[in-house]
Amino acid sequence: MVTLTINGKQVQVEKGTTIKKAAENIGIEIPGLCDDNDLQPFGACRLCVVEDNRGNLVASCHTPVREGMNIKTHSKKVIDARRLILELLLSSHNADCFECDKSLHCKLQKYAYELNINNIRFDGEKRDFHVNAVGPIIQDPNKCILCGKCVRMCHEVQTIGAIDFADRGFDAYISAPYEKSLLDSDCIFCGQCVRVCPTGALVENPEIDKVYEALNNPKKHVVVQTAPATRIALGEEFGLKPGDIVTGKMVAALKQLGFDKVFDTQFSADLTIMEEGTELVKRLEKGENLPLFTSCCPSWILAVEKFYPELIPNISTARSPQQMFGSVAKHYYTKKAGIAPEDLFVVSIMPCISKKFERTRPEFDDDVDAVLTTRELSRMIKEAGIDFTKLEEEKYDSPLGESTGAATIFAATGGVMEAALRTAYSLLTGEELKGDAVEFTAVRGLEGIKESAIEINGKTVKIAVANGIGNAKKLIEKIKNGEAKYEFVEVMACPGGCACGGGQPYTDDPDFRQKRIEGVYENDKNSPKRKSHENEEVKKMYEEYYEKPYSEKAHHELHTHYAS
Ligand code: HC0
Ligand code: SF4
Repeated sequence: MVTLTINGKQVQVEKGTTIKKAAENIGIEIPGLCDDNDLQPFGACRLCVVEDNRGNLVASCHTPVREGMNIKTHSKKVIDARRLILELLLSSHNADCFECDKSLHCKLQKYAYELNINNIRFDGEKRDFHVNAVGPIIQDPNKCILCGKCVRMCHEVQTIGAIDFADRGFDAYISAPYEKSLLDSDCIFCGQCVRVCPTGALVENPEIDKVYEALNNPKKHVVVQTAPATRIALGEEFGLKPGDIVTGKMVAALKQLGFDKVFDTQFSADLTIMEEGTELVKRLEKGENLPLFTSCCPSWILAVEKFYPELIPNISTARSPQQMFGSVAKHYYTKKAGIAPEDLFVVSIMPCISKKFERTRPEFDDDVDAVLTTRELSRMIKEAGIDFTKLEEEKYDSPLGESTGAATIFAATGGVMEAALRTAYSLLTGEELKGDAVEFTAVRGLEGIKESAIEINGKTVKIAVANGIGNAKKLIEKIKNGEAKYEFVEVMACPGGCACGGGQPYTDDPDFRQKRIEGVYENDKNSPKRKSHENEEVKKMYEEYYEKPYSEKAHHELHTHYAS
């Protein structure tokens, strides 16, 4: 342990702790624009400077504590330096805060307020870069402060390396190679760069106006589906904690916003399990194209197409729940409700930016018309003046609104695997898992790679779960080197899974992943049904329309193929 003094108070911390973390341990927040718990210290912005024994200013985010240090975190010298740094940043910043998507969530704005910046002494040259608004992510280099968080997230955590610093000095900017659009780069649209960007330099491409247009068109029958992860995070936009479950209030808000029907992606998540579970059983029987990889994360699919095309035959052909919903709405629902398919408008609420890309893939015939992130939904609710926390809970509409706890856990890393195992067990043994036996705890939690084996019918099925593309790449290398062999593998591109996706509310809570995931499992535990094959509306749809899982019709409308 190391003993030091911070603002006159003696503190003991482990060797190697940074000064910033040591200060946080005693409840002192030091500002910083370039640091993040997921990333290695970088020391780019210098806003975190503190004064040491000798009166020197040191960057606290990457300076480790030393025995006997005497640190002042908010001396006059420190405050003056922080104000100067911030004023210099602001002097060249395109501060069109009224039109900025990150307004009220922007760290630059927050610190300008907290550091009492009421006069910017320097009239700097403004940057004048092209704003790239093609595709699901908008890049506005004019708002970039070159903190490098997006670059490091893309390189260090996701190990994709789609973007990097370009040029030097005042002309420096962040870009895909050769100034290509992200659509033409290695980007997989996981949106983790957007999640960590402290300003409005990276944001999702909004689709709110398109949704309003449909809602105001009397000819359109507008239905909405809500992804599993939205219900444990939307509340954060209204002062609730990460992981607080707001399903009924979200449904009530969507009804007030004027959607004709409020349906649930969890309905189609249960359907996905029926299809993918059956596919797993068939592949296990034949011993073909194993391991089977899950297919619901569009960023994972892009990563396979770009970096591991040889694995395409191993990817489940089941469409993602978002796209299964779109197809079911267009084919089954329109017939049942007597609506012309061209009059139907399908909106998804997703925790994910990549789902905006997925809906535009040619394989999916424009089944989904617009994708809003959880954040975009919160803005519509705020715009409509709805007092979210006071809403009376309401229920999803029928017939695409029922779901089970198995669908709920899709939102957490390991959840798709666990949901599939609950049904595969029943398919393979003809027996049911009872009570808490449905819980496969080995695949739960935030560890990057989770491995386990389960016995079904005397056979051992080896499984693995990776969250974060960096971890997925490690797992694939192990498989390719012959170091590991599995039958079934789940990959989600975002660390923590969709609960922590790039479209979820911005948060400074260091434990947001854990808290949201706890909400997911609590929701499952409280569900009266916890296995996808118990979903009555899904069963009825098979009886009325698809016949059985993996039928020809199901193949046509619920599965797909990816080209290499
Ligand atoms: Fe997910 Fe999904 S679980 S990818 O994370 O499978 O976005 O929440 O909607 O489609 O259901 C995201 C979340 C979904 C899909 C589902 C899957
Ligand atoms: Fe989207 Fe979920 Fe994949 Fe993240 S893990 S990219 S939120 S589908």
